[in-house]
Amino acid sequence: MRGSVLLRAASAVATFTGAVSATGGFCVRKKVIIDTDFYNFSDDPNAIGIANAFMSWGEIEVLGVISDIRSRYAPPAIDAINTFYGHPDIPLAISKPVDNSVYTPRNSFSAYTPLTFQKTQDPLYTEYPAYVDQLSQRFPEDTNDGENTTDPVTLYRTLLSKAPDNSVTIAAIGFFDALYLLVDSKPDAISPLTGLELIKRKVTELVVQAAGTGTSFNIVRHNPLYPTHVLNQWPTKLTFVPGFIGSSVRWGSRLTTEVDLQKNPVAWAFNTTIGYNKTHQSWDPTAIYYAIRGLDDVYVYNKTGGSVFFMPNGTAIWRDNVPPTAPQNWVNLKISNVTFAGRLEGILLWQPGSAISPAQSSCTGDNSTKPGSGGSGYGGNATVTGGGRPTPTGAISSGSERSISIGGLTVAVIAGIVGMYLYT
Ligand SMILES: [Ca+2]
Ligand SMILES: [Ca+2]
Repeated sequence: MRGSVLLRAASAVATFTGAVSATGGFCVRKKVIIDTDFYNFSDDPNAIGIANAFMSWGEIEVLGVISDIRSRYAPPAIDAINTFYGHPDIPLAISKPVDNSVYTPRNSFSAYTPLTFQKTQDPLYTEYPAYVDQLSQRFPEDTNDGENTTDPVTLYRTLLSKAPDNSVTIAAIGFFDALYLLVDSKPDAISPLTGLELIKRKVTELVVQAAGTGTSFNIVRHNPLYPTHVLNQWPTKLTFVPGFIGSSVRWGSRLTTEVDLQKNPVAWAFNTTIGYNKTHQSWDPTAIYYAIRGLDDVYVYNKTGGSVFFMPNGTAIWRDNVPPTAPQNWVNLKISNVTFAGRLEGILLWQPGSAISPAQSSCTGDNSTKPGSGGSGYGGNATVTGGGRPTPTGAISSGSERSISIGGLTVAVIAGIVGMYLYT
């Protein structure tokens, strides 16, 4: 009885929402642009690896990756991860001129200088050895040099102008150099719209790995002028995934001990920067998870109203009595940090070409994956044949029910069953 209701409702709703995954995500290939400070810490490789896995499962489409650290080695390293997962052609961009930096030497950190790009990321991170150059030397990719990528504003404007209205999510897991330039960009041959107009028309949500109150690394460590300029006028939904979440979500020992470090670039980067059988906090992965799946069964929104304001020094103030032009909020964990850590690490334990576990996603795979590239990525050469897109296998099982909200309707998601029914 419940089953027939479920199937009828699923059939009706699926016509406009697509299938529902076991864990609450939709198999509608949500369009995501990643803006990263991919450089000398494994947080960004982990997040980009997670996004690639979700793309392989068919839950999202990564439209492009913007690198806001000017190391010439960053885009090839990102390409190496994308290629491993069978997505060698995801467009990449980095601001020019690029430099030869590979990591942050100890004692090189100098005081923040407004409007001057600072290579140094953070003195707290100087214990992590260089990996960004080695990643592209050890794993297949064909970008070779950041010089060979496009300009970030050009890529942003191109991707947004091509996308359907209200279809793009931007995951800001780094600094705001490119978004700063995008916001102020003028009409050009790509689009008759200004940057802000393009954002308003195309971007449904900006997800920021930072807090909606106080100070955060991504806001204050580089140049606060950029994020304050962007975030104080952001015209669409704006959601923060605060650092205290990532600080409590530690994992990594399974990634380095259970995965072949010579074949998997994400595991290799974690092992190189954090170490074998070690765990570490995970800020960017917690943010990219929200960017991909929304609240899912993981998060709740903290605020019932108000808006954020960033001071010139980058300090965020939440103004409860000032309504935003579009919804603004920050999230908190609804499930235990240990459970969430296991889920995030589990996503990276999945290897391209292997079956999609129904416990992780009941989407049916990435149709855009180049023939042969999905499985061969794990083999260390994404250009050879073999593999193909992953095929979901395993028995369908019923499980816990979770609720999500679609257009004001409350929908229950039965883990393991692609379907839904409506609560009254
Ligand atoms: Ca490539
Ligand atoms: Ca980052």
